[in-house]
Amino acid sequence: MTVRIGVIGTGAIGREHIERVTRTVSGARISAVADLDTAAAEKAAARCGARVAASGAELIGADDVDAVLVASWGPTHAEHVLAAVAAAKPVLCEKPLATTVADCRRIMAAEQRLGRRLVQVGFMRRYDPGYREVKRAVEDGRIGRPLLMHCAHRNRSAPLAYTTEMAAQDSAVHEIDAARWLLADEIVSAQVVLPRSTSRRHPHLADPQVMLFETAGGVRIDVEVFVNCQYGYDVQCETVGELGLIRLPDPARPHLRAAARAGTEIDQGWGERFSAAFDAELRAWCDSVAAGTASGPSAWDGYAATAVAAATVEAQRTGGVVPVAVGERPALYA
Ligand code: NAD
Ligand code: ISE
Repeated sequence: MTVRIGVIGTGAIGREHIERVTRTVSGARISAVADLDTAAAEKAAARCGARVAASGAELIGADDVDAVLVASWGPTHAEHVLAAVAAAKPVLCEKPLATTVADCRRIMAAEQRLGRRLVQVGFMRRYDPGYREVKRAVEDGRIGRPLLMHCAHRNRSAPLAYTTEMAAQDSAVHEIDAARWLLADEIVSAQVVLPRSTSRRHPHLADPQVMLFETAGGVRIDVEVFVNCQYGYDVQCETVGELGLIRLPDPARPHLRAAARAGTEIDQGWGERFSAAFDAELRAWCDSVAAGTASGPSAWDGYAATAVAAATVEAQRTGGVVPVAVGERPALYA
């Protein structure tokens, strides 16, 4: 069976996903695309032989769409995901699942009424080979009981539209999910410390930021988010345990010795750095749609990450330690 995918949002990541499904994922094709920007939708459709749907709602309800990929702006995710669940169609939603905790709860309630999982959230780091190796080492006890985690999330530069809040909601949300997943633990508090800002930023933005999280089990996590670091796209993660530590490897790149220097190149964007992760994520999602069994990060994971990001935004405003209480995990997400 070929899975027919409808994509909502043909911007930066929507186009990457369309390209991937079309060129590297077997057993799936893009049948329809929708975007508020009709010209962008038409261009994307022409590249993959899909039709242009009149709207996200029309695409979700259409007979030529078996599964939905949501790659539109964050605040529109909840509406599309809820419509996909109402139509009983599997949906891969880019992060965040929704921009409010209330919308995440609505999505979980809809899935629970249906009695089965349809939603996967685009936390692609869970498919990155390096992160997966770290997860195996933490699980098999090689570093002993985890105590600390040190992370950095650096982007070369951030556009004018990028806000101080987005450092939590858009960027650190990846570390929030990765930490929950690696440690199999929930985050219970958030705090933000602001050093002086780089002069290489738009004036409204606090950059860099240091975010501090604590898990229910007592692990402390620090995350440096620095979205105008200038030198490249750099994601670091080190987990310290009672017996040792494990650090995310840098992407494998040839070692170059020239012009009196030795070293390796650094990736410049998320598409490059997490290319293998996106490939694996999309293959796994398409396979799960074909098999009729949901896998990967769930609506619960999307909800927990949004709840922690919301507390982090409050911590930016107050300067205090803000508690997070995600509550009991419903049986559907056990
Ligand atoms: P973008 O602005 O480049 O593209 C978004 C597109 O969605 C635009 O073309 C816009 O016209 C369209 N759109 C917005 N609302 C719509 C609606 N209601 N119906 C149809 N089309 C709509 O943004 P982007 O960088 O591609 O980001 C999109 C999403 O992907 C965001 O949620 C972002 O957080 C996420 N993202 C994830 C990663 C990752 O590393 N996993 C990287 C980049 C972006
Ligand atoms: C963007 O939306 C992403 O998800 C990228 O992975 C992240 O590095 C960037 O900071 C976000 O804005």
